[in-house]
Amino acid sequence: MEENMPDPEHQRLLNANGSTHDQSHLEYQASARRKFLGSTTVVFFLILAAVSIFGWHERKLPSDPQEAVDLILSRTGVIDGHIDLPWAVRDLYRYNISAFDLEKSTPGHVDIPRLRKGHTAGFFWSAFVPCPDWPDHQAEATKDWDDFTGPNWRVRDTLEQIDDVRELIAKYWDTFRLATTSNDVEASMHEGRIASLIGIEGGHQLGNSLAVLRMYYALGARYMTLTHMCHNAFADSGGYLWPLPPRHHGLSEFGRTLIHEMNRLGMIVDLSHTSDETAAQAILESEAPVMWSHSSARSLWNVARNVPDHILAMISEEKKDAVVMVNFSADFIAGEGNATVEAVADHVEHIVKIAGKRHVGIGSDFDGIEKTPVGLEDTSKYPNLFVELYKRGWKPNELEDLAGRNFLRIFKKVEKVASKIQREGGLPSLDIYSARKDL
Ligand SMILES: *[C@@H]1O[C@H](CO)[C@@H](O)[C@H](O)[C@H]1NC(C)=O
Ligand SMILES: *[C@@H]1O[C@H](CO)[C@@H](O)[C@H](O)[C@H]1NC(C)=O
Ligand SMILES: CC(=O)N[C@H]1CO[C@H](CO)[C@@H](O)[C@@H]1O
Repeated sequence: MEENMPDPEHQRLLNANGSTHDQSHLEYQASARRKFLGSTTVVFFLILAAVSIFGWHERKLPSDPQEAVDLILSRTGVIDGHIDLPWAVRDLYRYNISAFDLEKSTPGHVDIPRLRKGHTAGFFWSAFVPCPDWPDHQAEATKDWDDFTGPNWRVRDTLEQIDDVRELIAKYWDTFRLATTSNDVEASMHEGRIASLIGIEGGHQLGNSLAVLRMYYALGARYMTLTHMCHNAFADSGGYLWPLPPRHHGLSEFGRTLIHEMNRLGMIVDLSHTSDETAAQAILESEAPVMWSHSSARSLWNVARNVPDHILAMISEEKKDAVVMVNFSADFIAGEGNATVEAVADHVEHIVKIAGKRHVGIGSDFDGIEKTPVGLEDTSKYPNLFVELYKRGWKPNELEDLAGRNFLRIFKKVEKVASKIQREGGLPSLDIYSARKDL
């Protein structure tokens, strides 16, 4: 519109300016116009979104399931809740990251070509240190491991694990990107790099110090499993295959404080490896959503570390949002010879039956397991699980939720809870473990 041409609408507004008489009427008109324009825009985008979603999901998918899944996963890749590459590097190479080449191949389940082939969008690198006397899990229940007054190698060893992760991300920076926020994860996916998150695999790695938790957070860790295979000062473990005699009957008081501190920081509470009592109490205690970084369904394979139905039934978006990321260990999926990609799909579908499709994810435990299911031998094979579920009638958007969106949803909620607590003035817990003698 030209400058000197009076716009009647503009003129009316100018005239009305200063006059209280029809001001409110004019404002009403203007706001009605904005609303109309606003809703037209909304409707337009809704139609556009519907066309693009249905167009892509329903029409353009290739008829071959493998090709369809490749297309779906090329949009939203897999975010794996638990990969033990750092422990493999310690075990096989004494942390000499010059002694192997992730661009080529590794003896384990994880290297860059296989991650890429499997459409990996991101994963948690597990910073793991075993429990004392590992693997004599049973003995640990009876001992008190918490009264550390001497050197605590578990904290040193955890720092070495985190260092290894960060050095590998730096060395292969064009493939990996350290992700400490959900925005980082999305940005990495956008750039085509693999989002690299860090998880701590047990409260025993804290040396019973909340300050150590905060420092792990500062170094990039974004979940901590409350226990590994031993009880600790905070919580009871589920043991290995069979439950251990309980020590706290779930969480200790210090464990409840730990959960509040994790909520305040934005560190996700991970319940893999915990006892049922610990898991049930932690779900109620945590203000933020929780996760199982690598656990399957107990009613399909009865081992202590798989999640039982009564706990799956505690999860919902209204009550406590959560995601159970299914473990691929052959030992935890089915009996000898029966662990297949179909059996893993059964675990996924059982969790879905109780908790719903928005509460499942993938947490392979690659490089931390000896036996893998047939069809899921390494990180290049994730698509096989999606092909199986696609054949069982899963919709593309449901497969995307399973691949990574469910995890991202709970991660974002955990971040929101942390910023709310901090905005409201939540301060770090200064509690000291009661049996500590040097302070
Ligand atoms: C690490 O591995 C490389 C390649 O095998 C070797 O040349 C180097 O000496 C090793 N470094 C250490 C500190 O062991
Ligand atoms: C494997 O599955 C078959 C058929 O369901 C069953 O009979 C067999 O006991 C299973 N093997 C083990 C070791 O669980
Ligand atoms: C929590 C869980 O079940 N994880 C396990 C998956 O399987 C292997 C054993 O083969 C364990 O090492 C993991 O800790």
